[in-house]
Amino acid sequence: MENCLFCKIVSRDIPADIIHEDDQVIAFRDVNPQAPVHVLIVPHRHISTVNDLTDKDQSLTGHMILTAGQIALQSGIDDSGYRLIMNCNQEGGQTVFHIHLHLLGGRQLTHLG
Ligand code: DGP
Repeated sequence: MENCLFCKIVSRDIPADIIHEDDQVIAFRDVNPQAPVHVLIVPHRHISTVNDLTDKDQSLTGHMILTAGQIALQSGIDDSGYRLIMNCNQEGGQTVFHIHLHLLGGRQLTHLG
């Protein structure tokens, strides 16, 4: 997608603090971290919102969660705990319309609301 910020990070047209990449996803630190560990796990393929996922994406979405778990382990927050979030559309708080899984941890997180 031509004007998609995260597609530009995937293609290295925009820099990011990339901590993991494989054949399906890239993971980089959020530019506006809400916790000591705040990483975004992003598929290479442009998918605008969670509403656009189909049955064919089950493996990809599972891979995103497993990747987040590996990064949590590497970050030393697997035992203390962490939160995984995918925001969808305006009222869900989505601001970048290329799906991404937030990994947040390294502090006591408050209740959702
Ligand atoms: P969301 O609100 O769920 O769409 O989250 C988008 C996140 O993306 C938000 O936490 C800030 C982050 N973000 C926005 N622009 C950039 C950027 O250029 N680089 C990085 N690393 N993160 C970005």
